Amino acid sequence: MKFKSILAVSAMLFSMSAATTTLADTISFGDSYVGVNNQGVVVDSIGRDRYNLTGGSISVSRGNFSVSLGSIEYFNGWASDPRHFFAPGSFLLDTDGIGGWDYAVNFTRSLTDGHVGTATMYKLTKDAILIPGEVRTNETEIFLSNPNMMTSVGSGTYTISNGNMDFYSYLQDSIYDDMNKNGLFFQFTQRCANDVIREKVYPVNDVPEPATMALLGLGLLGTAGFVRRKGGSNK
Ligand SMILES: [Ca+2]
Ligand SMILES: [Ca+2]
Repeated sequence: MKFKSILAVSAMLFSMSAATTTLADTISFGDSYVGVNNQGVVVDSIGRDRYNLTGGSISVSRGNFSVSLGSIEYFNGWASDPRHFFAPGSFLLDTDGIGGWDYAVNFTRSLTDGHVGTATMYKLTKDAILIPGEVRTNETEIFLSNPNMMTSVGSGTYTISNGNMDFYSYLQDSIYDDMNKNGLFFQFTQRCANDVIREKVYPVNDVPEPATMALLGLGLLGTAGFVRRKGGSNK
């Protein structure tokens, strides 16, 4: 009877755990920060609302990595003028859960038709050069000043349309496994770094969920019972 009820509780707890968000879900995020001007003052624009990233979404599953970022004027301006001085930017990923950027996707200026380009994901070695943003120099930007210091782990296509930049890439299993184990902290930085988006998804190292704690509790109760029984037999 008692065993049956424990089984029932365990089944219920497992079904609760199944509702946990995984990286395969598309996770949307916003960004309320509107960027700064070249004196570091927070404004809606430099003249216009040109550098304000407004949010996006990310989805990661085995073999697939995709991210979408929104900024009507920034991305549209880039698409209409491939020489757009501050475009494009870089996507930085921290996948080992111990801080520091581990991978970078560099969006080059070479848009073939103004809307589609190829970007490469690099593994950053300790020698990789991370350069500051051109306006906000306290923010990290990166571009391939020395590609020999970075190892390509894949490349993908990005598309710019209607104020969005969508990037899709094949993802190596080892990188996916790291993300799944450690969570993913990421950042998109414009060349100017006037506006920066940072998000953390799938924080597996967070405080254990109630269901996990309850399972742990059941395990401890079982251990306590075993120890008591063992103690009794020694008397
Ligand atoms: Ca913003
Ligand atoms: Ca790291």
